[in-house]
Amino acid sequence: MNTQEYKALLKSRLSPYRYYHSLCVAESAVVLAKKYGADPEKAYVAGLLHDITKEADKAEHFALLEKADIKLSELEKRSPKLWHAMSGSAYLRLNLGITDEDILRAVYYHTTARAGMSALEKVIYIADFISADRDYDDVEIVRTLAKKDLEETMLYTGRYTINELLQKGACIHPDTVACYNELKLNI
Ligand code: DGI
Ligand code: FE
Ligand code: FE
Repeated sequence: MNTQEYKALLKSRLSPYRYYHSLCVAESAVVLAKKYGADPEKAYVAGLLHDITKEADKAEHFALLEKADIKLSELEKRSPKLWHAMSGSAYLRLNLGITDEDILRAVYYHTTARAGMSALEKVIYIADFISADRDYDDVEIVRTLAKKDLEETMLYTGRYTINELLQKGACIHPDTVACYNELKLNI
């Protein structure tokens, strides 16, 4: 499939707002990839497709996860916001024939992050935070940081996410905590 076909597919699966978000993340991902030594073409594809199952229903998420042999932990079963990252990666592998493990992991971990992320994985995680459509309190701080230092940006966004989740009383995925701790120990 080429880029135009990916876009047509996304348009059929996503609301106009979410489709626009996907285009914005793809563009931000290319900029970050060039700056931080990831492959810009992979960044564009992963950015474009990262939320491909964001508007799927529960049955579709679970069918994809089962088909891809992805077993959910108790915490993951009870955190619907996390499903689209895992099922999205499964969709890319099963339905689009994408075999590049770095792209597949970049989508899989774009919501939780994890310890030991590749440059591409970090690029997609941060692109999702700073894309042109984003508008939250700290977005300008994160955009400025992202122009300077990828690790510092990961630490800031990791802390921001954990704070938000704590305030909402949500569970924190162990990969999110592991990512934060790794950054904290290495910076
Ligand atoms: O899909 P997007 O809206 O573009 O962004 P995303 O994939 O980063 O999803 C953000 C949502 O995921 C937000 O509501 C917070 C939630 N989230 C992120 N990390 C965790 C999490 N939820 C839980 N329960 N645990 C996490 O570690
Ligand atoms: Fe997402
Ligand atoms: Fe997103």
